[in-house]
Amino acid sequence: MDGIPQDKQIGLVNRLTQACGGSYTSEVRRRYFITGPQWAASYQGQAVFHAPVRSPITFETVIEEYSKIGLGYWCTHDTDVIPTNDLFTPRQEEIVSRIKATLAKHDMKCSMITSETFHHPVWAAGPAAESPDIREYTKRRLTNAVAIGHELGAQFCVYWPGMLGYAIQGAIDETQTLRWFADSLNAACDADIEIARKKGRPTLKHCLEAKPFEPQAEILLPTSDSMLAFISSALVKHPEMVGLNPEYLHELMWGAAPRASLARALLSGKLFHFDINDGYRLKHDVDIAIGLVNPLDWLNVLVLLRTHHYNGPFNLDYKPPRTTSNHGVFSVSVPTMVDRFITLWEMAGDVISDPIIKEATDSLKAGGAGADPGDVDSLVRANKELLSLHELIGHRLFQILIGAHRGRTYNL
Ligand code: 3MF
Ligand code: MG
Ligand code: MG
Repeated sequence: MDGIPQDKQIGLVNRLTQACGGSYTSEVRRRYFITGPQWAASYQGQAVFHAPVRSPITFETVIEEYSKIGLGYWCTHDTDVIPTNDLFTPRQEEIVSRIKATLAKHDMKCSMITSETFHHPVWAAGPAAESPDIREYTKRRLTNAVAIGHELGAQFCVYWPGMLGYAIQGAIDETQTLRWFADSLNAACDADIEIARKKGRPTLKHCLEAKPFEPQAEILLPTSDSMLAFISSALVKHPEMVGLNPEYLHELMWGAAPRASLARALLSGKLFHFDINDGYRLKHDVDIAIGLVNPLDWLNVLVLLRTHHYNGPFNLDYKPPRTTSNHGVFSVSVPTMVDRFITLWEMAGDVISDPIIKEATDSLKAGGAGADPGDVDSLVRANKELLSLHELIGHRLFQILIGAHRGRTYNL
């Protein structure tokens, strides 16, 4: 093949994306509670070892492009859209009203707002630093984000305390730092109650998001489970307002089974919000789009969430790879990821209604007949053949994943 001229490359990418088929219409995509973050699409590909590869884009472009693709919801960090020095000034109000107008123009809603507490130099020692003035600033930032959330009609507010910890051991007192972090969260909830009352709106759902490492070296609330314990400790003043925003990859990063983490959150009634993406176990936070690494696991995650009627947002917290261009973000990255999510969601429905899986799981739950619970050998004998159904269920899930349950065959 000859080299592809630069002016033919976008055409080629578009043609091959189309040739893949299987894309849903924007009307179908809008039926799902999928939320698109400002920071995901505007991420320029920069990191510790990397210079940016994409040019900056504004919220106007992100909102317009998300809407064309068929996303109904957008979310943002405060400083993704309002420069840090413009916060708390008339410039903030002006930007917020421009966001409102842009959302309305493109028939999109703001689902969630989050305060950036990890990037700016003010967070060098984290949001619960020793300096009372910095902690005062943290409270102002969080309550300001809550106010912006209400102004934009959001239902959720997320907190990712990725700088809550230390690099130098012994330099901070962990218990004190956690108390200070709770103080800021409590201030945000108090402010929320007040603003909600004035505006006649429900209070926001405040969602804590754990990540086991990166960017802080040691993190004080590294897992969703540690956050559940924190929420039910006496430190949190309004525990009923606070829940979780687990992220699929953040659970994998510490070697957990995301499905088990989600199950624990569901059982606690705290699965408020869910960041969806993919990646590798025990590695850094690569934020690859859903289904490109662990499609079988993702299918099972969605079976769990469908079975337990999770109805919160699915937030596309991914990072388009550095090989994807600005054009590719909206023509390949976002639509294909949304479509894989929808396909996996629908396949989860196939799993739930599959007669083979149903009969196999019902049989396992019925157990082997004729055992004597007082006789260990009879228990083993009674269930021995039945337990092969575990592996059969695994095979059936694989068949559903590749479409074999609908007759797809190879060299039969
Ligand atoms: C970092 C994250 C964050 C959070 C975001 C929302 C940049 O690994 O996942 O995304 O999701 O700060 O609070
Ligand atoms: Mg996240
Ligand atoms: Mg992540």
